[in-house]
Amino acid sequence: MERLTIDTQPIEGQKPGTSGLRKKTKVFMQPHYLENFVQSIWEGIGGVEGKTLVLGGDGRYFSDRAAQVILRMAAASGAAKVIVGQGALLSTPAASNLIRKQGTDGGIILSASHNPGGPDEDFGVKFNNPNGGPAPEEVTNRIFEATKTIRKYHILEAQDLDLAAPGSHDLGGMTVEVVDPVADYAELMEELFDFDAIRAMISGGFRLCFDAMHAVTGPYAKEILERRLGAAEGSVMNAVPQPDFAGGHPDPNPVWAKELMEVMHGADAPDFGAASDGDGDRNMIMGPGMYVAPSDSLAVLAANAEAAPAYKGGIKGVARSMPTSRAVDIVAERQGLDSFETPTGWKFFGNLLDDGRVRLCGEESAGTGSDHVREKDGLWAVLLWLNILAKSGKGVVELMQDHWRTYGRNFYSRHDFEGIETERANALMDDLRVKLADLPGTTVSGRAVEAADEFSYTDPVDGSVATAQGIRIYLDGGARIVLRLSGTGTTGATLRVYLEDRSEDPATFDTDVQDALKDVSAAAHEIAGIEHHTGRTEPDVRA
Ligand code: VG1
Ligand code: CO
Repeated sequence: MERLTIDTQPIEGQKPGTSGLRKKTKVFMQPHYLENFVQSIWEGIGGVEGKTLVLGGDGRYFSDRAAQVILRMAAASGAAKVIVGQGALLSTPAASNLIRKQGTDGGIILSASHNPGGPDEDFGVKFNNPNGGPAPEEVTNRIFEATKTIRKYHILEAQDLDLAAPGSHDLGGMTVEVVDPVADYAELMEELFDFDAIRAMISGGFRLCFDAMHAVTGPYAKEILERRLGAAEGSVMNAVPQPDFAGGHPDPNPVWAKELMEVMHGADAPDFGAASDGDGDRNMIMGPGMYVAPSDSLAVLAANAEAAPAYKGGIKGVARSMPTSRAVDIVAERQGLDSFETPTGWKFFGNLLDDGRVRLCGEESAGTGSDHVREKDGLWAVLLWLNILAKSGKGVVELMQDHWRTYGRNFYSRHDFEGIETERANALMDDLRVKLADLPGTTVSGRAVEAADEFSYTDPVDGSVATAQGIRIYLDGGARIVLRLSGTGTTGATLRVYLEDRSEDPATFDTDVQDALKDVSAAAHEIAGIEHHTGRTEPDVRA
């Protein structure tokens, strides 16, 4: 096998965003595009010589090709070993687990998460550190710098390896070990949760429905929920991963998880419904006729985590991304837990978890997780919910209502305005920045502005600083508006407007969320001039 050194030129725009580099698949398929980025990863992590890496992803279109290229490039640069999920499949949390469990030097995850897949849709590449978590900004900055100066990359000339079956291969002196993507992960889940209690609940007649959305969690959910926990066959739907997710958006929210919504709002709804995203790190939780907002889910999990064996001794602290509602802060305050507010993106939780300051974290975008891995974890959240339900004997609806009665309710919704011209979106944020200092003391749509700022975060563990992480506007009565631009999109800009209002009056708890947030939404439109800047009056998605 010959080791080739290929001449190349820097390609613009290879800057990793909230979660790795995401582009249209066709962009990734351009000559040298993937290779440039992968060589820059090697550069950014100080080379791969003698190192062991994990490789896998959500199985989207182009993953099989990309995996072969990455293996040949790792071999050409002297890596000792790459552990690959069978069929190049690994959910993001399972990849994180393998990286940690095998003590490897990190891993590469091929995914664009909840974005659609296919030749005309999205692809993505992300590097995770030896702790199993997404590379922090210090590393992604080095990778980006390398993409700007790259002149050569190294690749082995070799035949494709057979990744379809478990086993060991030699690739120019590097070992490629193909492993069952599910086994280690399922074992970890058995260690964390009381499977006996969940099994007993299910055999007692508790019914559930899990929508894998034709994405990577299908085989995981089949093994864990149906085989190990005894849920009826067919409880997991859309369970076979497909390269284009059957043409859908594998995004677990009320808009895209329509099939699950219909089941859970149907006459014969099961007791519990859930869905996960393309790469298995997000979760959506439902009870019969009820959608549980991710921010509420985080608060409920924090309040009840001790039901699971893994969290019996307490969870010490919790962290949430800044736009996530403050429902979990109230739980932390009442239970004497430390709480942290971090920028959007899982990479900012890594140090807090590594340092033992928090055990649970979450984001409003349907991400929840703990210190068992260093990624958010969809099936983990499902299992923690099931464990809590099994121990408490309550249903989802009852548990949620009890929670609100105890802690009050934080009404919450995110409004997304998609496909805005980048300059117009930037102009909206720039104008807002200029206005911030003058907002406190004014009244907008009947609500008094108490404070306003742009969020900067200083990591309490290593002192690193992240600036310009979104604008926060605090209104009277515990309401808040947050505005930021998405860092995961592949076309134009997406403006995210996060709305929150608080009530402690049980008579209001059943109010429709959008109705409850009407005046906060009106205030957001007025303050940010959304129509003026974007021409839009209505969002594309209300999550
Ligand atoms: C979005 C979410 C963020 C999440 C990120 C990656 O980022 O808002 O909370 O961590 O996606 O999730 P942004 O920058 O578009 O708002 V996933 O499931 O794509 O790995
Ligand atoms: Co995801």
